[in-house]
Amino acid sequence: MTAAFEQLWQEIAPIGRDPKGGYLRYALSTPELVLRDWFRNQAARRDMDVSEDGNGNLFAWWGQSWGHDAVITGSHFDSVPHGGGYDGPLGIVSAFLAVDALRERGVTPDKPIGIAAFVEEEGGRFGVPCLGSRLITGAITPKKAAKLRDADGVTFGEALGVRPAGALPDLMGRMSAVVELHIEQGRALADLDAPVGVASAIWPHGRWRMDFTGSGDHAGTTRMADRHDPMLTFAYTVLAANKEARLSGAHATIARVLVEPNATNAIPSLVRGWLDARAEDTATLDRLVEAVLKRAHDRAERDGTTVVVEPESNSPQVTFDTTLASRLSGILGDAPILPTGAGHDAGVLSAHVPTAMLFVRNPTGVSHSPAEHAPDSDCAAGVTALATVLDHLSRK
Ligand code: HGY
Ligand code: MN
Ligand code: MN
Ligand code: MN
Repeated sequence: MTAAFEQLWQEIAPIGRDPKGGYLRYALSTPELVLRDWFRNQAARRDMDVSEDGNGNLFAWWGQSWGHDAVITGSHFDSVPHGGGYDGPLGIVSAFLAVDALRERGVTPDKPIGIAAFVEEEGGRFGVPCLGSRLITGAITPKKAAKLRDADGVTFGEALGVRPAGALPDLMGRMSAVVELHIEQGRALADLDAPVGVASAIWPHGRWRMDFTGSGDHAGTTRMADRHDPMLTFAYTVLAANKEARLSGAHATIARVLVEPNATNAIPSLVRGWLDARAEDTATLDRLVEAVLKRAHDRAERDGTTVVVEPESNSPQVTFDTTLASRLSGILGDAPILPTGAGHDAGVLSAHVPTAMLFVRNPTGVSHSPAEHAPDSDCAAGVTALATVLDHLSRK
């Protein structure tokens, strides 16, 4: 299986790679469209029909397209800017190889198996993570999705080429189970010395847009006492978020920043940053966000600046079906069951259909970085585990 994985992986590894070795695969951008063509080609090679759901999600079918009791697997192609190559595509490549492995074993599933490529999972282009799966479940309306704009002002509807279809009720009603394979974004499996694990939960998390406004002015002639510098309030908020997260054992990041004017010799009038906050439970998350926003507002008062906060996306706590998780752990030789702080399409779908996730060991735990890597042997172990799980789930 390792050789089969290496060979297929090499087909996509160069697509969307940037000069520094990271990946720039924004949803519906040229590299991701090339990956979608690769997906259609893989399906054709396996006599699998391909369907699009009108929301930008692609599905390759073993058995009847959208037949009853469909078992959905797969993941996403899009990446964070200059991210790793495994986050997302590993779940799709592994799904095609798992189908091959089952066919080699002479398995004919009782239920249709659909391999999904969900659109805009990272929210890196249009700002809403898991956009494709949220459209499938109705968590976002097609009207709102169609209007989402990227940094160049292109809307999701324009990028898609059609108006998103939104939640097609029969799609959800047709699914009997979902299993998404994903590289682990952490070191738990490395520490447990296990190549594959089963997900127990996804931490609640969200994104808040924070606009810090002050008085733009000349950097050279404005006395310090006369300044209302939003960068100062912003910097203080970054430190406060870091401190509040450490105190509560949660995770807070402010990493995407827009400054206007963005000049060396001008005090900015606007600094926009996005808070990404996550915690093991909702109460801790709510306390963290409340504390950070209070510190930001208090500091703005002192600096004579203002802060406007806009919650942009909310991903509630996900607890995967525990019976299913322990059953899968059992058939995978007591694979560890572990939570994650990373969001996934499986998390969105789990509110509506029995859902599981398989994690593949990531020796360094690093993700959303060019350094993200999983050894071919562990990826092959992931394929074998996914084949076993699909075989199990697709039996009547
Ligand atoms: O950001 C996340 O949690 C995921 O990688 N999309
Ligand atoms: Mn990711
Ligand atoms: Mn992912
Ligand atoms: Mn001048």
